Amino acid sequence: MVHWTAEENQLITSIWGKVNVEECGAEALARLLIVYPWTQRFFANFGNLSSPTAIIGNPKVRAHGKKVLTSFGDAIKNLDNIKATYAKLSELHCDKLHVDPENFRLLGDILIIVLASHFTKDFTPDCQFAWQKLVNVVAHALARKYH
Ligand code: HNI
Repeated sequence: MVHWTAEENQLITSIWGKVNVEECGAEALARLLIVYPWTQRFFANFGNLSSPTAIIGNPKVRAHGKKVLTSFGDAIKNLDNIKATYAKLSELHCDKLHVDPENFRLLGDILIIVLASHFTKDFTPDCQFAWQKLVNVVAHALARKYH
């Protein structure tokens, strides 16, 4: 089991408490779709994804980005139980959606970039360390049903 130090826990929750889930979630998903265009294939029913402007302004992208980041909040509330938190979602992404798990890692890295750009100096290296650990554990938990 992954161990979280009190300091890591504190670094994660102190940033999370200041995150605008709607804004940062929308930005993270939009960046995923722009930077790694092959991920658009999973969102064919989301309407216009034809340019960065279209993606950023797409209400379905915004809503879904918020949903995904809200789900990170569930992980943060229960750091010692991330596998269980994502058991159902892992089934959905693996068995139903067939999302390549590499994409979970890509989204995690993008989230780190979004947080760094929003919080600048407050997103210290030790903050980044704790968040990188979190996004890795989330990606691993989501990919679990593949193994
Ligand atoms: Ni993901 C649906 C959480 C990464 C493609 N995803 C969800 C839902 C949550 C969620 C929550 C809603 C489930 C429901 O409605 O019951 N997704 C997460 C999390 C990550 C993630 C926490 C973190 C890494 N998802 C990804 C990635 C892709 C992805 C990287 C594709 C590249 N997800 C989807 C698709 C759906 C989805 C597609 C269904 C969307 C829809 O509503 O049609």
